[in-house]
Amino acid sequence: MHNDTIVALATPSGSGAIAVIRLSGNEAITIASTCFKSVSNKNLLKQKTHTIHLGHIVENERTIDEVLVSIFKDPNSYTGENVVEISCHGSSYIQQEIIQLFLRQGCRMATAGEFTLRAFLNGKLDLSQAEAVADLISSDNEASHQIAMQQMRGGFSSEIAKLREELLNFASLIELELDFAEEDVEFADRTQFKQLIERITFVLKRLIDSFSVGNVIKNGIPVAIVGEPNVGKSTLLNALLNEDRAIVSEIAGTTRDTIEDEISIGGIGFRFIDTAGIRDTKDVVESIGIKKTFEKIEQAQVVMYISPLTPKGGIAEETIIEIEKIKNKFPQKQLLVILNKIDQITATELADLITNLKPHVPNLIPISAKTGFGVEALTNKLLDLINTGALRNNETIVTNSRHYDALLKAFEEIQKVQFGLETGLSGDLLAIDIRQALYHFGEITGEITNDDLLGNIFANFCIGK
Ligand SMILES: Nc1nc2c(ncn2[C@@H]2O[C@H](COP(=O)(O)OP(=O)(O)OP(=O)(O)O)[C@@H](O)[C@H]2O)c(=O)[nH]1
Ligand SMILES: [Mg+2]
Repeated sequence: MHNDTIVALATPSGSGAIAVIRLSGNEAITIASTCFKSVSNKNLLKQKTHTIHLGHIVENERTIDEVLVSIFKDPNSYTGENVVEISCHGSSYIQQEIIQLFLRQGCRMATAGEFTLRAFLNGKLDLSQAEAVADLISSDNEASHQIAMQQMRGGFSSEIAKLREELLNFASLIELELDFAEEDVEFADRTQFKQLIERITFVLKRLIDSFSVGNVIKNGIPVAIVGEPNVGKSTLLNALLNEDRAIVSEIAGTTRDTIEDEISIGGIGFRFIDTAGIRDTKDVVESIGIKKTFEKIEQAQVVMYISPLTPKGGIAEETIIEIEKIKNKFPQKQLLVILNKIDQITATELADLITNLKPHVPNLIPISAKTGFGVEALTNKLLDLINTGALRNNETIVTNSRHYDALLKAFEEIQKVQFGLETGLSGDLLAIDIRQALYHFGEITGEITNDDLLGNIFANFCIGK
């Protein structure tokens, strides 16, 4: 049942200049009007939708705050119900007093995501759009924001919904044929049907492929910082993040566990992973850390190998061998070789070094993590590496693993349908596979739901959204 009136703070808890308290439900305007005294003696119940009113929240003779009340009437609101938004002064005390007052007046405290859940149940948003609302709220860089925005506008679900409808049409026709089985008629044009299946296959493939890009954009591109102990990996992590995140010391083997943090560079989220320096060691804990380093390289998309300088200011033969080893072991990773601590050598020495190394290490990046020299060139290089072509084209990208899962299952079923069509499978069996595919399409947009699924999705929202 969702016909009770719910209330929650829509802005973050704590104090601020202004806070917004939200009510939604049949009685929202009625309840608000019992606690609100307009400065111009207006009756809230008689006001039009989408209007704002200045007045006071009062309980008996006591004035709690001067506020602005916005009214949205069913069905023209976020939830599709009557909605009232009260902008009050942002002290925690005032927020709590007003919310308590509404609870006494018959509202119920909203659960996490309940406003958006109601919007979904009232047909204001489909499920993938509702999920995009949560992504939008948590998006903290340009790329993830852009994807969430596009999904919220329905880019991807409208495509799925359209294909689902066409498929549904064919399913009905084929099922109709079954009713006339004796007459051996064909209502569903098999050629057109084959074409539709091909189109669906194409779209599904594209969406499924986009997931790897989408996931990376949502969670940040993983970049592992690796190298021997003491070369300055942790110093570089700190320089990239612009904060003292990792402990730095002149003792080799300082970092034993991996340290990760995310930052947005040029609108793209990067997750930098500082690792334990690679060396042969008898120390048990350090060995575990080094094992973890290799696991992190596996997971990373970009590997930054920090090359040590020899005491003479050159690069040792072993280092070049080590670089080759990493290249061969992880051929599919983007490898950046970084020459750190160049503040310890002269410009001429550096120039010589780069010339000598060119044949072995074509794109060597000289930096000083300590002074910050070259760090910007390094981040520019990172941006160059990342192919954001998919994003720039404004193509639909799937970021949600629930959608990904449903798309994979739908794809599997569609392949069965395709196979059935090619091998002349009987209509009744074909219909079963089509229904299965339809089911998975419906899972994405929310035509097919169950309480567990909804509970799971909306539990991840904040209260008040
Ligand atoms: N001169 C100079 N010293 C640096 C630079 N980067 C790091 N260092 C110093 O090198 C030492 C080791 O730095 P760390 O960042 O702890 O090195 P690490 O690679 O994380 O070492 P482990 O965690 O032990 O593997 C510290 O004393 C740093 O101050 C640099 O660019 N120039
Ligand atoms: Mg370290």
